[in-house]
Amino acid sequence: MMDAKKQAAEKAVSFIQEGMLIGLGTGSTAYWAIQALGEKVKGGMHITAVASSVATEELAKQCGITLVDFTQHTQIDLSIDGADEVDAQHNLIKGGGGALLREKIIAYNSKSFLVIVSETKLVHYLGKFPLPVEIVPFGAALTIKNLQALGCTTQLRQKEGKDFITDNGNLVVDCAFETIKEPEILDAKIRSIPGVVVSGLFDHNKVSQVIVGRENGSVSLLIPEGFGC
Ligand code: A5P
Repeated sequence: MMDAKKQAAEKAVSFIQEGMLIGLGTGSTAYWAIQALGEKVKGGMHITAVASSVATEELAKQCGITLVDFTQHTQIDLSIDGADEVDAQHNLIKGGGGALLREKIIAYNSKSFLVIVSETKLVHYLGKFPLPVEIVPFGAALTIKNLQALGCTTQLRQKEGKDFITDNGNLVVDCAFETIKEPEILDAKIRSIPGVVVSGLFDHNKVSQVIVGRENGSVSLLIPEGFGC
């Protein structure tokens, strides 16, 4: 059985060209992209990269990838990242790994944003995967109550018996909406709550390509209309 995530990741890395500034995602699918990019670097390719999390930063360094200070750059050529769900319009839920804020900054500032997933991540409507929302700790209980008023049940994310803290020093609330039919509208409502930093809803307009790895070893590049190809 082929590793679907690895197949998708390697396909995405094949689009990277000499001299590019690359945005590196976080998670088990992005892991394979970072490994494959490391191989290209070892083979003589010159690129620089921006990491979307401390974990990715460490992995990239181990793979010999040169990281830049993102405060100094205004444009990324291409970024590659996984997703927790991808709907038929290519809207995404991200943030299962808690790196949603930096991932969103990177994706929104990339000329090209390649999403790499196994076929199990494709859904008709988003929402089965609880939507991660990053919030500041100040007033957290009130912010969570305001999120619940949007029609979800919430879970303050925990790790090893403690509140999960993001790389930015914030909390993550996992919001179960079940079905999200209008992601842009929901994202706007969530962002209007004081205390919310960012939601894990990523707009399809920012997605250049969804690369899907399948267990039979095939890889599809999806067009926005649906999942038929
Ligand atoms: C990290 O915060 C996430 O957005 C990941 O990109 C997403 O959870 C997908 O992760 P996997 O590739 O591990 O499934």
